[in-house]
This record gives sequence, C-alpha cells and structure tokens, in this order.
Amino acid sequence: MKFEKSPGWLDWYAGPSKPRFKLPDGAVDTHCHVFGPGDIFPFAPERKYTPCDASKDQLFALRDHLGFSRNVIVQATCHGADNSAVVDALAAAQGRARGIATVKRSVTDAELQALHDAGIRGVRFNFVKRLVDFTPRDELMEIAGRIAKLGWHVVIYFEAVDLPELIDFFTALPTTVVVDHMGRPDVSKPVDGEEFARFVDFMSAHENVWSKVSCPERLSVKGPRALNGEEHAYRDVVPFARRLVETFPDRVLWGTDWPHPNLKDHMPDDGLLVDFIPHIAVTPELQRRLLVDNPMRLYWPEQAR
Ligand code: 0GY
Repeated sequence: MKFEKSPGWLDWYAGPSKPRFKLPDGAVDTHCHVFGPGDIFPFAPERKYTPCDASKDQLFALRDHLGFSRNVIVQATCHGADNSAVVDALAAAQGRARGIATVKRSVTDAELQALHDAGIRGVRFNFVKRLVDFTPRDELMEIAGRIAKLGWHVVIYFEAVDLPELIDFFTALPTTVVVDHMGRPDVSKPVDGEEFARFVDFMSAHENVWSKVSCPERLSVKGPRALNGEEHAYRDVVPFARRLVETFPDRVLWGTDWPHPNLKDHMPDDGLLVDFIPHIAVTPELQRRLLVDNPMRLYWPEQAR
C-alpha cells in the first residue's frame, strides 16, 4: 500500500556526523522507532500523521554508526496497536533490541505472552492529544495490571501542563513508570520554577518513576545552532536534563528519538545529539549509569551487572 506523507513532513537526517563523544561500551538507545516500511507494515487507519518510512535496517545502521550496542524500540502512534513492525525489528536484532508495545484492552493473554517472547518489555500510554484519541483510565489501569504480571513497565508520554490532572493516575500504576522526554517541560521557564519542581517532586516521591532525559531537539526553544558564543546546540535544555541526571542517577535513560516524528523546524543530526550527552551527564560514572547500567537493569535484567 502506498502512503502519502503528512504535509510538511521532515524526513530523518541521512548521513549523520560521527559523534565526538565516545559512548561507553554497551550503550543503549532507549527511545527510537521504526516506521513501516508502509508497503510491508501499513500505517494504522486511526493515525494522526503519516510519516516517511524508517526501517529496521536503517535504525540498526544508525545504531552502529553512533556506537550504540542496543536499542529499545518504542511503538509509534502511527502504527496504532499493531506492533508487527516493532516485533519484526526485534526478531532481526538478534537479542540486541527490546520493545515497548501499544495494546488494547481486548489483547489476549496469549498475545501478551507472544509479545513478551518477541522481546517486548512494556506498554506505552500516550496522553499527548495531538497524537492519540482518549482512552478511558480504567481501560489503561486494567492493561497495567495485566502487564505487571509479566514484569513489564509502563511508559508514559504527556505534556508538563497536564501533569496535575494525570498525577493521581500515574501514582496508582502498579509497575515501574518511565516518563518520556522529562515530561516535556517548557524550557523557557526556570529550572527551579513551579512547573519543573512539580516533575522533580513527582520523581522524588515515587521511587518507581524513571525519566528519559531525551529530546533536546523537541524541547529546545533556542534550537539546533549554538548562538552568541555558546559552544553547543540545545543549550537551554541542559539544566533540566542535568538536574534529573544528578538527582536521580539510577532512574534516568537516554534515547535518540530517531526518526524524530513531527518535528516542524529542523531535523537533528543524530551525531550532534550524542554530543549533547556529556553536557547533561558530566562524569564517566553518570554517563555509564545513564547509558548502560540503568537500561540494562530495566530491559536486560538477566544480563545486568
Ligand atoms: C516521540 C514523540 C512524538 C511522537 C510519538 O508515537 C509517536 O507518534 O511518540 C511526538 O510527536 O512528540 O517520542 O517520538
């Protein structure tokens, strides 16, 4: 089936630079996606956008180019609750990838077990209104109760302004809870301000809550170019990510977010995104926890040190 990309869609950046920052051995990219290819894995009828193709082979080539050892592939909303493209990528990765699925209440126990056998270790609940239709909380809670029995966790994606309304639901989840992209703070606000303090307090009060300190390219107001003598891009995101890395060194994860869906202004060079890491995790010890120890504990506990 042939799909037309959404108007203005930006394709991922071919030919990323080689990072200057050398990733530690065994580093895991814990947030990336595959899109289609649409002629093999059609996009879902209920999708809110139609992306370009971004195949498993292209993802694995990026993994090797940047110096990662493993991936965690997150089901993207354009594939709805049909996890076939992710499952196909997990099979091809030969143990070097785990996945996060989207499931509906109607999923059977046998289907959940098959997803587990394929390498799925969590489900994603998405509360970003431009990406998904509303799902009743009781349905999500029922799913969380079922996947908890498999030892999986819940990944949540929401905007910072929505945290007050969602927090009771999040704190009632019976699993480890992983927040995408630091709960999407408004980085034009102070890092010590009310909004980000609410997120830090949420993590402080709940030891089962982790955060991906990912997506400077999505969160930055200043953008990809170093300005006015600043030495690197996305500088306005640094204080937020660094705060989480230093306050919760054992509960943070990092990911590229390749192929970067729905970016409107620019498409990042993934090599430069890797070069952002030492600005937010400033010692080899913090870098090892962020990139190796924490993801291994969560996604490959049987191999974790
Ligand atoms: C991301 C961010 C976005 C999209 C999705 O599943 C998705 O469609 O996650 C977004 O548009 O902010 O994490 O990939």
